[in-house]
Parts: sequence; structure tokens; C-alpha cells
Amino acid sequence: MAADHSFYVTTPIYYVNAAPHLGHAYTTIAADVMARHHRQRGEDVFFLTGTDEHGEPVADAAKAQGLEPKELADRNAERFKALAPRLDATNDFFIRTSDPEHGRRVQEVLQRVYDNGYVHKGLYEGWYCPRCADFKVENEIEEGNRCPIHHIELERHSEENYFFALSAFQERLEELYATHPDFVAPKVRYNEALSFIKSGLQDISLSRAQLTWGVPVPWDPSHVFYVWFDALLNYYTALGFARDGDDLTAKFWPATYHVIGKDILRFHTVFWPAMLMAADLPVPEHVFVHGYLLLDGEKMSKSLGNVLDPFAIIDRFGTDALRYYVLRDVSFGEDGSVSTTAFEQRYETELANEYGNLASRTLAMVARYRDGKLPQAEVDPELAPDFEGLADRVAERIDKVELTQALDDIWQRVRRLNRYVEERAPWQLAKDSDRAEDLDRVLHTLAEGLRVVTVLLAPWIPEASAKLLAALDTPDTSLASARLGAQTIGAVGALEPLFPKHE
Ligand code: ME8
Repeated sequence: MAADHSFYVTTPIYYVNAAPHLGHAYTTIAADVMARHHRQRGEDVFFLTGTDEHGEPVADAAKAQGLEPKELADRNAERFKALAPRLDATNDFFIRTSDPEHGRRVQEVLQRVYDNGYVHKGLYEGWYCPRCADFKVENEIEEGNRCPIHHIELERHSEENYFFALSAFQERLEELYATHPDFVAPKVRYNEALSFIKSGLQDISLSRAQLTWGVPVPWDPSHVFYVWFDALLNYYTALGFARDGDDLTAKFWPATYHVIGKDILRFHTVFWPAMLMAADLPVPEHVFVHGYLLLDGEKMSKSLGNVLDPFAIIDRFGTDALRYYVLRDVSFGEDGSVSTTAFEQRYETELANEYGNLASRTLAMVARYRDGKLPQAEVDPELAPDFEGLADRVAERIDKVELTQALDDIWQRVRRLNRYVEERAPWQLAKDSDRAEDLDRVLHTLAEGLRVVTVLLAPWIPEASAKLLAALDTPDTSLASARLGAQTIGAVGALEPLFPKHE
């Protein structure tokens, strides 16, 4: 078992044959929210992302451009590597499957699978999609003999290669699912994976004979490993070489959460645990499968055109706005449409008005009525119950990867604070010197409430959160500080608009 208080979260490693897009950004942002939240709890966190560089798709794309596969991989891996900091992702390492250390460890693990007797030779024949780097089973194939994902024509492939004895793990996988009902979430994905297992597992191809761009099979170097096994093993191999001279495997394996999109469910929820069992390694604790962001039904927007381009949003509205929007508008785990219009509405109404304005107004009132010093007072008993247990509730939500619901729980309190300002009307209290104590309490309550929601929002909107906590001079973002009265705000500093309005 991984050490207590350690939390290991991964994203899929992305193919380098395409440019990074909103879908990739989505998973990375989600995993980053989890990583940041668990750091707030004082846990030891390891957050991994990276690139998947071997296999036909890259070899083919390189050939088409007159390049060596490694040249193309180097060029495109840089773009994914650069994506993480632009998203404010705090990954602890970026793995590339072309790293020689990864290859060595893949060989070690799969040699063990071979030594344990789970590999045999066989003839593989089937319909193959070069973009998926995967054979398709009959019932998946689209009309016209096309790939259901890429809609390109499938190729008939036949070759002698090595097979992994997936069928030998039928019972152990069923038992894993029976004893770990939270192995895969959401439930609909658990059911999907389990019904695939129950339909009867067949052995799967483990190597390729006609390809050289991959990790060589140690017992037969005329083959390379099928790219998916090389890729899945990244989650394990990275811990061995992410830190020079310090093997993190004992500390972080098994992974707490693999976060993936629903397109790669079977690989992660069936093949991957079986492969780990075959190598005598512990299986991950959870796989969380999110849905697709759908971009159809777009209306043209003035400032963003008609494509929700993550880079355009970051350039114009900042990284926080993108992070917030994708996890707010579509319930994490489900499919949902995103659009520039919905983005602009949420930005304006929620980030700029409900949150940004609340912050500016609160600080401005403390400056105007109390010379920038926050009066010490009791939190208003009218508001305190609404914040009771909030931090724990958010933590429980995040434990279940309910990232949208957790955000909504916090946002309800942002709205509560807005109602509180209107109800208490501090600008009226300020006109009446007999009500100085009431004004003290209202200002104190507002600033303290604002601080608490801001600590809780830090995983979603880290930049705005840091700015506001700096202005309150309470930089502590630990979850323990996300309770009313847990910190003392003294003097309040200046604050630029957190989410400026755009014309
Ligand atoms: O599959 N909506 O890489 P990939 C939501 N290399 N998420 C999306 C999305 C969308 N429209 N489009 C992409 C691979 N994603 C393999 C993975 S892991 C050992 C190997 C996200 O570049 C989502 O996380 O095709 C999906 O699973 C992943 O990108 C696929 O990335």
C-alpha cells in the first residue's frame, strides 16, 4: 500500500501526433484541482502528466512529414509540456514515453509478466485503426468498415505476435469489481467496465512485429511492445525516475486516482489492472472516468470567435477563468456542451460580479469606513451556520471527484455573502455613528467569509485566490484555515479587479 497521507493522481499521457486542445486541457485542469486540494489537506501529493510517443500514429505522422519519429515526438511533446504551466497545472513530473528510463522499466515489468507465464505467441488478425493504434472488434466497426472514433477506413492486419493472457484474469477482475465497488467511478462507467469483463475476456495482442518505434520486447527484440502497454505503464515507471536518486514507488504506488476520458475506459479499467496483477503489482485505488466536452451548437461570439479555444480564453480572460468555466458548466463525469456564449455569461455574472465585485466592495468598504483596518468582532450569527461544515463537505466531495458539486457548494456561499451585503447594507450603517459596532461586525463577517470561500476556491482559481489572500494578508491556504475565525485579518491592502469586465 502507498504510505498514508499520500495522494497520487494522473492524467492520461497525450498522443504527440496532434496539437493540445481543450479536451486535454480539461483532464489536466481536473487532476490539478484534485492535486491542489489534497495539498491543502497537508497530504503528500504526486501529480503526473506527460506524453505518449510510441506506436503507429506517431511513426506514420513522422513519415508523412519526412521526419524521424523521435524528431516529431520531441517537437510535439514540447507543446504539451508548455500546456501544463499555461493552465497553472502543478504537475510534479512530466513523463515522456521516449525517456530511456521509462523503456527500461517497461521491459522489467513485462519481462516479469512473461516469466509468470502470462505471455504466449499467436496469430493476430483483425481490423486495425492506425490512428487509435488499436484493433477493432466486430461490433464496434462503423458502416463502411470505419473506425467509430476517427471515421477513417480500417486496415486488415495479420501478424504473428505475443499475446497477453487477459482471459486468465477473468475471475480476479470480477472479484476486484465485487470487492471494490468504487474502483471505477462514476457508477455508469463501473457498470460498463464490469459488463465488458462479464461478456468474456479474450487474450490481447501485446507486441508488434512490423514496427520499430517502440520499446523492444526483451525476450524477442524483433518485436516492440504494443503502444498501449508501454503507455499504461507510465503511471508506474515515472515514480522510479522522476526524482534523481529517490525512488518514489514505495511512497506513492498504487495510484490513488487515474483520471481519464471515457474513450480509454477499457484500457484503464480492464487491461491495466490485469497487467498489474500479472506482474504481481498492486492495482490502482480508483479510476475516474469523465465525459466529453462537446463543442457543437456554437453561436458566434464577438470576442472569441466560434471555437472555444483554451489559449484564446487564457490570453483574454486568464487561466482561472478557463479552469473555473470547464468545471462549472459541465458536471464533471458527464458529457456536456461548452460554448463561448456560456463562457462569457459565467465570466460576467459569476466571476466578475458575484465574486470579483464582492471582493472589491468588501475591501473598499474596509478602506473607506475603517481606514483599511479590519475591526475585530464576532462573526454574525446570522451567517455562521451557512458556513458550518463547509470545508469538510468540500473535502468529501473531492474524495469522490465531484468537482462540479464541490465548486457549487462553495459558490452557494459566495452568493450568500452577496445577499448578506444587500441585507445588512453597510453603507447605511456607516451613516449612523450609533451603529458602529454593527458595522464592525458586518465588515468583519464579510471579510472573513470572503477569506474562507477564497481558500476553498484556491484549487479552481489559484491566481485570483492568491491575489485576494495577499490583500487580506492571510496567505494560508490550508484546508484547516477554511473556517470562519481560523485566521485573523488585520490591515487590508489594495486589490486590482480580480476578473475585469470585457467589452
Ligand atoms: O488516448 N472531452 O491520448 P489522447 C473531454 N495516448 N476530454 C477529452 C476530449 C474531449 N472532447 N478529447 C480528449 C490517448 N480528451 C492515449 C492515452 S494513457 C496511458 C494513453 C482527453 O491524446 C481525455 O482525457 O487521445 C481523453 O481520455 C484524452 O484526452 C485522450 O488523449
